[in-house]
Amino acid sequence: MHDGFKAGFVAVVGRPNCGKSTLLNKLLSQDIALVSHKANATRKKMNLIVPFSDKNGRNSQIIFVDTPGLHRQEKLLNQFMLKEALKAISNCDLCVFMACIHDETKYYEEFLELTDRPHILILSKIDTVTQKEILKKIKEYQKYDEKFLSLIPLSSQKSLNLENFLAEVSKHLPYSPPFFDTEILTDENTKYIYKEMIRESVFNNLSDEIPYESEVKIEKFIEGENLDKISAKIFVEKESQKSMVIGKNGQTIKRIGKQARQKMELLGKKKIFLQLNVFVQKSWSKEKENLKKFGYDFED
Ligand SMILES: Nc1nc2c(ncn2[C@@H]2O[C@H](COP(=O)(O)OP(=O)(O)OP(=O)(O)O)[C@@H](O)[C@H]2O)c(=O)[nH]1
Ligand SMILES: [Mg+2]
Repeated sequence: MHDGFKAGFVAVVGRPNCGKSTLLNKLLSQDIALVSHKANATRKKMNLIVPFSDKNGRNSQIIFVDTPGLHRQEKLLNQFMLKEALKAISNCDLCVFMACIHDETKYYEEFLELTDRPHILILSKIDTVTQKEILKKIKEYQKYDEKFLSLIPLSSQKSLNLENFLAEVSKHLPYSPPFFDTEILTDENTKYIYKEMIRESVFNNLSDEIPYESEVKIEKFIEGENLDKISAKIFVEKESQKSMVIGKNGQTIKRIGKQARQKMELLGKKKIFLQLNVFVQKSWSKEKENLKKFGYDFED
């Protein structure tokens, strides 16, 4: 017997940069997942927990699984990322495939070739197009209407259709008691979220290949009541990248630190002391053993 409560895991997948992490942050009303205007920002899957109450007062706990974008790249780190997304698909109760409103339908076809899991199809970033263009795109997807449970156009930035989306997800969840404490937003620890905030700042302050060839490790994390003290290392692959991260007179690393610190303070609701240092570790992203040291373990 159940008391009407629903809970389940919902994998959110789609091409890089279509807005998966942005949507989940928006639904949490909190910036936890890393967001970047550059593609391939998310590297590991992450549970983000959204409580939902439908119009009849029925409650659910939706555990969204943010995933790295589905893409084909030969690099080892990218292979790990793809594996993460595939794992999330095979372990979920329900899938959400996110297509950007600008995307061609062929990417959805590729998803259909990948899995036959029940899924909701969403069209993201509808704030960037006209109503007419939205309708045109919906029509293009209508030929697959036997494949998806429902098709929902939405915008995270303009908060369009988000409640409808949650109601639809909750409709398809199984009856189950909650998996997690109803207060928590994620089962990841603060240290991991802070690490991702530094990585986000690296992504958003540096160009070319540097964001893709860099990684962050928190070396010291001293939690206090009013102040957290953090010392972190940014790893890059080449000497030239190290000087770019530091920047002229240390300007770039200062900016990276400041932006990350501001996000941490917002989340932790306390002061943060953040110390950053840059190191070169050749081929950190090109060998399985090195990747494992940074938490990207193929065996997990
Ligand atoms: N205009 C507009 N931009 C959006 C919207 N949602 C996300 N974006 C932007 O799209 C970019 C990518 O967002 P992310 O949330 O990092 O995308 P992602 O799908 O998680 O990307 P990966 O982790 O690389 O797979 C960012 O610059 C966001 O600000 C939206 O609703 N409208
Ligand atoms: Mg992401």
